Amino acid sequence: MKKVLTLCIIYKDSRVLLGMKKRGFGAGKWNGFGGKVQENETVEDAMRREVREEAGISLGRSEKMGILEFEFFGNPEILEVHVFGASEFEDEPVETEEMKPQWFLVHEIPFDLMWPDDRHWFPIFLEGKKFKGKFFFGAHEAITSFRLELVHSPIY
Ligand code: 6OG
Repeated sequence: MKKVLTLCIIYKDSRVLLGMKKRGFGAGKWNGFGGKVQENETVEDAMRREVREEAGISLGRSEKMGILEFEFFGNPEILEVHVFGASEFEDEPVETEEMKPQWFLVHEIPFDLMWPDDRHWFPIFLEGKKFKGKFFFGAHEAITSFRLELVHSPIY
């Protein structure tokens, strides 16, 4: 059983835009913007919709950077998260019911307050490289094992 989700990392100059998740899955963590892909939309459409809903901004060009799978011990549902990067957008990010946005310098990304997989793939993302990986989580949202590799061909 797979659930497809999106995650968009917006960057500008040497900063990335993260949101403090205020409710739901991952509440209390900084993360990119995203959510579940609905039945009647493409993954890219879902990513744009979620960014609009959660940060109040409309994206220009975006690029698919990676696909990550997450499996939680005891949960048969695997999350397939499509990671996008975008640096063109209109309007200023605003706080919404779901997220409180904040810009972080790339060397001040708060990994201790993020999902633990992020410290592994963010550096690859920031180098502009593409990746795919799978992370297994045990109790207390800790990683028990993972694999992560660079991808050189298109990742769809
Ligand atoms: P909603 O359920 O709120 O969307 N997401 C993860 N992001 C990172 N960095 N690491 C994880 O490791 C994640 N698991 C899920 C995908 C949830 C949002 O959280 C992301 C979505 O953007 C386990 O609709």
